[in-house]
Amino acid sequence: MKVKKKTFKNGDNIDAIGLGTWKSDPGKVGDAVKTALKVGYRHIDGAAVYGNEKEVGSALQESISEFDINREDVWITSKLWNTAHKSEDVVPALKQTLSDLQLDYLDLYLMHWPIAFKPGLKGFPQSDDDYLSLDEVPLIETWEAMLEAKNEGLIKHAGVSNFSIKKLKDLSSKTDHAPEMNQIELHPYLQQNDMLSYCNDNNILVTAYSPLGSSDRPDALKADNEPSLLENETIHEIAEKHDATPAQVLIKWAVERDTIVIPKSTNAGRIEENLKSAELNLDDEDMEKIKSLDMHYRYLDGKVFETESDMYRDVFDEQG
Ligand code: NDP
Ligand code: 1BO
Repeated sequence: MKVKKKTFKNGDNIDAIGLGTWKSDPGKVGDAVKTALKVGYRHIDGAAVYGNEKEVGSALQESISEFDINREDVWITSKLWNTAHKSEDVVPALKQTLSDLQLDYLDLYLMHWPIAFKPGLKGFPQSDDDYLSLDEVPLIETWEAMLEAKNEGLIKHAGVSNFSIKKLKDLSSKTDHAPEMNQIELHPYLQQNDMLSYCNDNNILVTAYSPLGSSDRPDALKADNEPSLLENETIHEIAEKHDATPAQVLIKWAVERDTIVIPKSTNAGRIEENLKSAELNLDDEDMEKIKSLDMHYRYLDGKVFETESDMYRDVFDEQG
């Protein structure tokens, strides 16, 4: 399967379709990673907070030997969790991820959110006390520690996630090494046109998360009656026209817009189906129809970090 690639400033290539691993349960995520690598994925997206990096690491090592894959040919992304934003906590958190994944370097390390929790916090904040403010631990402090990890050869590329244009501009103004990637929620209901033009103009690659609508999120993170992307009528019509599936249309749409996309699945058939979207050709009429679906709807909203004063509300408000 020929999967489109996107290129970093230094010439490194990343496959535009990767496997997401958030909510991929222990006992299932390893098989998902092995299936993905067997059918041709060469890009896995993970994070420390997903709680499954050990199993991902074992599956990766097994696949490398069983399927005769070189480590250098697989792109591995992980993310720094919000509890490790202080300068002295960044490299130890990264080293834990490397040890869990049984790797000596990551291809890409992202600051997961522009939000800092108190070091050691388990789970999600229950009160304002569980946070550190950005005055206490500025984003540039975390970013510089990530760059130091890059200098040490622990990561090949550094980027961010869930950053607004405002936050990207602010961080970039304070460093000679701006983020190389912003990973954000992006799908036909949240098309992020301004972000795409800003990133395009500033040499920042964009990864689209929750491209299928993230329907397996825990109920606590869901709104009542949220719209379903996979059941959208227009997406179904386009899928039928091409003898494809709705998921394939959603994934190909993201790739056509020059973003990288990381659908999650632990189902072997769907993992392969999602990669096979690479064979689908969407035409201008399809792209126009999907364009009209934008409703600025965010599945993963501020609820996830809500406490009394909602002190990080701007993270969501600024992103529109
Ligand atoms: P997705 O939009 O990828 O949706 C996942 C859901 O879609 C699961 O229920 C999955 O079920 C189902 N699914 C997968 N393929 C198909 C298919 N072909 N047909 C029908 N249903 C399908 O949700 P995520 O929120 O998981 O986003 C993808 C990835 O992005 C994450 O796993 C994570 O790696 C990353 N992410 C990053 C965030 C960040 O803050 N940086 C936030 C959110 C996500 P099943 O597994 O049973 O197939
Ligand atoms: C808070 C959820 C993070 C998923 O990447």
